[in-house]
Amino acid sequence: MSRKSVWFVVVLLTFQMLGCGSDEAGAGPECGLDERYNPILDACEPARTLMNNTDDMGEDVSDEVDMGENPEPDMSQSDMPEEDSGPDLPDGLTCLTDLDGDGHYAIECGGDDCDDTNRSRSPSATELCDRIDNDCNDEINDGIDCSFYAHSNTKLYRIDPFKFTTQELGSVPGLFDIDTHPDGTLYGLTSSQLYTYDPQSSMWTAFPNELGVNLGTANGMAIDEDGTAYVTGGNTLYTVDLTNGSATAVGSGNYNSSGDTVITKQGVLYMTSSRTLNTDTLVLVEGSDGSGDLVGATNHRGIWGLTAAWGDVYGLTEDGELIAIDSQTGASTLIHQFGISFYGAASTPNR
Ligand SMILES: [Ca+2]
Ligand SMILES: [Ca+2]
Ligand SMILES: [Ca+2]
Ligand SMILES: [Ca+2]
Repeated sequence: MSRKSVWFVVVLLTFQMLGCGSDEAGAGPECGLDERYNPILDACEPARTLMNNTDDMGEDVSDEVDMGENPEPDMSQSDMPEEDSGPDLPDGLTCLTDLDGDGHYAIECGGDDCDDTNRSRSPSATELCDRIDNDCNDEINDGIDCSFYAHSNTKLYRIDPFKFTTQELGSVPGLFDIDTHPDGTLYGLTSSQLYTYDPQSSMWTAFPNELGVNLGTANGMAIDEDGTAYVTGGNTLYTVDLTNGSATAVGSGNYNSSGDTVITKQGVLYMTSSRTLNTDTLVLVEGSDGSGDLVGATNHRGIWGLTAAWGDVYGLTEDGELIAIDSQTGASTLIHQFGISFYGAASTPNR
């Protein structure tokens, strides 16, 4: 072949190669809009086969695939954000949870708040007379006296309405009822005489004079915040002056004193009445004239002791029961059976 012929062949091959490259897609059959020509198969195939991870030439095309507006994130290890480990925790704590905001972390986190739903319970809280362990030391009402005076026909006791303990203190001189002055002095009454109690000697001391009015069948006594004693007997209300031990009849009401009267922390005078039902009813008494308004049935009988203690009203029955009384409705709930036939009870000094 001459040099001219050789040059011609080279030019021709070059032209065909360039031409074939640009015309390759068109070298096969006519393909539809959603198809493309596969030169290996020499046939049209659906364009979506690009979704496979290989292209026409068997190469990986994963990065070429258009995944739309929400492509799957590449979670390869090198692209993972570093995990936020949070603030450093003090020794012994696994979390910093203080739901009740009392400054103590929950015990579930390794903290010292035994109740993270109650601000009145934490190691910083003061132990109070109630049914819970306020200071989180696993003891209820530890270190404080949560008892009130009560008596039978012969003996004086201190009764704890939370732990249900009793302490026998000594005898009583035939008293029909007792109550505590706001200054802490315990007074007792018979139908003719006023007494005070000395806790040091466990002795009762009678006032030098008699009451001046025979209280007859009186059976209830309550002392208000000013130091005036209210006494209920039958359908009559009396007062007793604690400075001189003299009694005065105030008036009568539509009731029959069942066994006690009480003055609440709010200064309201109540009594239990046995006038109409087999069980006692709670009656609100007007201290100025002795009239009474029915509050509601207690569904307990023989409530001969009433006490206002730590904000609640309790009843003690001749059958030895301790009951909690709702002063709004009169409804009462049995809390404990002490097995003592109670005659009377005294409120705590701060009611
Ligand atoms: Ca807390
Ligand atoms: Ca708490
Ligand atoms: Ca405690
Ligand atoms: Ca407590």
